[in-house]
Amino acid sequence: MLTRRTLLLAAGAMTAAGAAAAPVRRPAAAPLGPMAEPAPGRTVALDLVAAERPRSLPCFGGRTLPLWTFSETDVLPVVRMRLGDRLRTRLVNALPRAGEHTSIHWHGIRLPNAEDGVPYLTQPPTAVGASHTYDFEPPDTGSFFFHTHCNTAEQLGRGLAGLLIVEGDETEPYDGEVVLAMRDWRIGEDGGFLPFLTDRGASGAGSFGTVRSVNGAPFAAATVPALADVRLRLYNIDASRVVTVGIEGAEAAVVAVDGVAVAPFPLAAWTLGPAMRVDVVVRTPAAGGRAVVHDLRPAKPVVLATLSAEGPAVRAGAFDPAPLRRARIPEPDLGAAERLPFAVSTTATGAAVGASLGDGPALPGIDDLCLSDRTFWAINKAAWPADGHRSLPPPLAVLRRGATYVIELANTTRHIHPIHMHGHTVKVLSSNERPLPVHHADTVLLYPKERVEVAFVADNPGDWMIHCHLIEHQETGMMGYVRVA
Ligand SMILES: [Cu+2]
Repeated sequence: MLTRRTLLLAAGAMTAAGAAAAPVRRPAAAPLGPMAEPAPGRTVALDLVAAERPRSLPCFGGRTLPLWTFSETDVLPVVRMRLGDRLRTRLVNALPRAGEHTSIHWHGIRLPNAEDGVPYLTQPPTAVGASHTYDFEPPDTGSFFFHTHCNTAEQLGRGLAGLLIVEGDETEPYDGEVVLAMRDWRIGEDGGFLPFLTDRGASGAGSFGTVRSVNGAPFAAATVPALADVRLRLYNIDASRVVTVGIEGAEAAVVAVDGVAVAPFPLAAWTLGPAMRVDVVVRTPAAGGRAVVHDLRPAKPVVLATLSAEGPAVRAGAFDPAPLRRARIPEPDLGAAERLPFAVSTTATGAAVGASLGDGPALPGIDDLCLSDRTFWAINKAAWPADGHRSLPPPLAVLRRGATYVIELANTTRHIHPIHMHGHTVKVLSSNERPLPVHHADTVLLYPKERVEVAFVADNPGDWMIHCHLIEHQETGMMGYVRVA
């Protein structure tokens, strides 16, 4: 019988990080391709209409659910552009419920603050019947995505998300590409949606879906060229579930984390918290063979995708995947870094937390849609929903533009937290619990009681959210912001 243990043994030694550190064959002196410089671009026009659209996905077992989506044609739209292109998006809010305002956050993109899509902090929320235009040039290649940033448990839970792929990072073209987007759906016995935010889930590990899906199906079945180097873009866009990706039946190497190139290293298993992505290159089997992508986290591994090889062999040599191009992310100056301790914790009652906060600017018109009335979590003992949500809390820290900061993320809780930072991509330096390969990330998984250090140059002015991407934790307090001035 296929078990988690046999798969892990087959995959080789696995650390708690899910990363094997041994390099693949390319010389360490040239681990990445030349830095990606943008070519003169074009403007990509994107029209997104957030609306209720009843749909039946293959994973729904014949049921039709009242999804909320951005697109008439695709439940999960995939936007592709090249580095150097501008993205001009017109969002129309046609959601069916009065007061259901929305916005779009472009997850992982180092964009200007005004385009970041956080209601009240960076833009007024887009009311039902209103529209909003986002206009920016992504500075980096990679596998990104977008989602709303208010009442996210429900809006994302009903479907509002899309993928954003910025191309131009391949030094040698791979032989194929497969995009795998994983998420759950919370469907009840009666065929309707279950509550998206529950006290039990929000105060614990999250409210999991009852139905898992990959690209809207129970699992993805892709046909790939035989003996070829095929790129997999793996996305965890679920609100709660943590997934550990492993591949059986093919050699595989990690080439990017959260869209940012890493020196390729063999994939044994890689853990993706909510909102995290990994790009993997696999050498596909000979024609007629099959490789299987699993989630190794459950006791019994779950099939995420099958890759069936067919056609003439593409490559003959040993597996030696081409590296991606280095990103244009400024290198932190660790010698001059200022340290910021950020502890994530459970908290006392909301009232006690509100009383602990200072005065923020009054925000006329702010409402309760973005936040639960429950407060279970905090960052540095401050929970986000301050005094009835009518004012912003003060920033967790004010950062000097251009200076390097090392954030010491400390998890004092018994739960896992994927901590997401807006506007910057951080370099993950170390964990007190597990070896980590050198890599960049916009979302960093914190295991229970773990401490992780990340560094970045605060080069992007504005107010930037830092929050747990386990959405129910975010909406019950584990959210704050830093100001780069
Ligand atoms: Cu969390």
